[in-house]
Amino acid sequence: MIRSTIHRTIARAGLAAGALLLAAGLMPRPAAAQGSGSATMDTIRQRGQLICGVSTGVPGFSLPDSQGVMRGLDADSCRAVAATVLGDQNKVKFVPLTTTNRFTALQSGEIDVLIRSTTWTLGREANLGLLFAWVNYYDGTAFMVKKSTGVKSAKELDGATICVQPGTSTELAINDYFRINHMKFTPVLIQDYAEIQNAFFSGRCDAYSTDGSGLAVTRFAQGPKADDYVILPEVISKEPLGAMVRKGDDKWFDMVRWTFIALLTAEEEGVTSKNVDEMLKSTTPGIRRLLGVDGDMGKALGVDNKWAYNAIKQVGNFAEIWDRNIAPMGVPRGLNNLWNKGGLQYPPPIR
Ligand SMILES: N[C@@H](CCC(=O)N[C@@H](CS)C(=O)NCC(=O)O)C(=O)O
Repeated sequence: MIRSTIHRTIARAGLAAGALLLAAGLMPRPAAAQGSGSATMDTIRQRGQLICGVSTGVPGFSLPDSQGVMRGLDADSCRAVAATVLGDQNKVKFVPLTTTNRFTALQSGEIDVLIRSTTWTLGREANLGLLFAWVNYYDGTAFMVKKSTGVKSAKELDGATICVQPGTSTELAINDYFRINHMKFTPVLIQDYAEIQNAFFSGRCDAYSTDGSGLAVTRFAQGPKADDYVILPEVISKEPLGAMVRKGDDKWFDMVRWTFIALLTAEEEGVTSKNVDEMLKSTTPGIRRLLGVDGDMGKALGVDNKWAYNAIKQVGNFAEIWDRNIAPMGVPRGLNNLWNKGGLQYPPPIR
């Protein structure tokens, strides 16, 4: 009894002393704090390269061009992070990942960040030790069918076979939708992206379901044959697609999150890759803070104050990234517009 009270007293005294030392900045800090304050960021700096997980090849999102250069919204999102952290958008290695191996690649440390049409859900955040830093595309599950079937609504899909990639939130969305509507379907689960498209185009499935963006670009990629396919009007779920990091490295989470916020703020303030050098002379306080002319925003994040300048100059603001990658596929900006243009992107203040 007495002994346990003494122990408790000592333990409490120890805690109090620790708190005092910590307040005085005298307590030895964890190893990571001696660098940027982020173990992930320190590793990236040491290797001189960001390792970014992307999909295995979706036009508009992450697909190598004829020169082998990775193109797309997700690829450019990776580049922007490389620019804010390392000052150079080219210091990035892209790792193509499937719908089923994407999370283990992040958990194991094979990649630093996952930007790969991945939907933010409770299960993924609560169960996997991972979390979402930002949404770079607000999407929803939809269906595509051959026009020749005459099907005009998802409500007509009772009894259909549906091609879907395994390990996706699409599978779950379809299950809910068919249950709610008292309909049945047979899933045809195919992991490989090229294979699932072949399966659909060759008639193995009545419908192909994935994020609406994926369907739109797949249809677009058919060129003159695009008209043979119809994306049904029902959007059956919310699919906020985002950038994911491992839990436990808050400074790295901040860095990824604020990179996206910087790209959106640049759009909001009219700062582009073309005018960013002139904008350094702007008298607008928000622009001066964004570009590192005033304040220590970069320093607060553990990087150079030119963090956002580098990303905007090299990769462009969010609208430039969208216009370069998604707009040419005929996909309207819609929900992905800034909040003051009718969309959902609302970047918190950089101050
Ligand atoms: N957003 C859903 C679906 C993800 C998904 O299936 N994406 C597809 C269509 S955009 C894809 O990345 N396909 C290319 C690939 O598998 O590499 C999820 O997070 O589960």
